[in-house]
Amino acid sequence: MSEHIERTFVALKPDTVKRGITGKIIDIFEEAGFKICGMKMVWADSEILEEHYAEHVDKDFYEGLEEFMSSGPVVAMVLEGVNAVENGRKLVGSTDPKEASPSTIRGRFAHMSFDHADSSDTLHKNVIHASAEVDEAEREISIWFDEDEVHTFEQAHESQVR
Ligand code: 3AN
Repeated sequence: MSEHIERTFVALKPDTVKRGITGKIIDIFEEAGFKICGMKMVWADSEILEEHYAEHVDKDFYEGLEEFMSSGPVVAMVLEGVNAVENGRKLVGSTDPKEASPSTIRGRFAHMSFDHADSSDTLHKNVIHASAEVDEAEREISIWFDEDEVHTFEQAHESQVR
């Protein structure tokens, strides 16, 4: 396998599941040619969230982040493709939907802002998570998926997109 083929971890957050827009977002990744190697619905508890967000656990916003991320199930996915981590983040857009380009998933499906979340009772709902670095992707995949839940197979159109 080429060194450029990577796997990334993506989670469609509880706001996305509750709004019923998971299919629209999965479509965007499939249209771009990403391969879904793993996918499941998980209602995350504090144990998995503290592991996933280890770098944020001590921050002021963590309590709200955990409350939001455990407010309903997420759709957890492992996506494979050429530089899947970098390309995945490009499709997802900036962390703060207000700053995200309207052509990205966060810009298209949300308009929340950190300032608004921080100055009101609203949680910072930003639709989707995607790993930021290759080593982070490996760590996150191992947190959310068992090895036998991630599959290796060939897509019909693979020779045209890779
Ligand atoms: P990303 O998910 O784009 O990698 P991170 O890792 O900086 O972004 O942040 C993780 C999550 O924490 C984000 N999804 C965001 O909703 C939340 N978050 C980050 N900073 C703040 C903040 N200042 N106020 C509220 N929530 C925040």
